[in-house]
Amino acid sequence: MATLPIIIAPDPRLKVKCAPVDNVDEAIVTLMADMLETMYLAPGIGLAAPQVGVTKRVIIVDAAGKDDDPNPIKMANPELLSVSEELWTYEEGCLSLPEHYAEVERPARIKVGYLDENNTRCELEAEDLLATCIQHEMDHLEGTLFVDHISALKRNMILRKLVKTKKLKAHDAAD
Ligand code: GNR
Ligand code: NI
Repeated sequence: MATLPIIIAPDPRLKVKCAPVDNVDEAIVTLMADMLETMYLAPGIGLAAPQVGVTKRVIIVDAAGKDDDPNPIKMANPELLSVSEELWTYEEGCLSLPEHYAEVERPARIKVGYLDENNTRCELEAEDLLATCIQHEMDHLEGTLFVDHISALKRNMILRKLVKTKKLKAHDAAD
């Protein structure tokens, strides 16, 4: 297992529509395990392959609470099979937009189809935080970030700050 560097926005690699996985083979199983280790280290509750530079339709989530047992879920080619009319709002963050948060409204309940790490077709119903997290990860596979769901004013403010932080970091590294 290995941890992988996480790409920080703005970056064109976060804007790509990812390609479906033909088959969950050993390379994809390894990628899923490395992504899970990367997410737990960060720490985060989800991660999408493009955040670690792989433009394939692979996501992982674990939205278990602090006092609950871990609940890692690994998905290839996730697809929304149904979404509730009822919406749910949550203050989202993203490991690719560190230290920035904004409220995003999404369907409260979803049914998702996917291939698991055994290449078996599965279905999962999720609500609230888990549903939000899965939708946030699926957005990454389309090159969409949570800031694409908020006003242009707030989005540009966050992206400008991230550019500034990147410049400061590059400058520090050169010292
Ligand atoms: O760690 C994360 N927390 C989070 C909080 C609210 C809504 C979505 C998320 S996902 C995020 C990790 C991440 O960036 N996944 O792509
Ligand atoms: Ni994210």
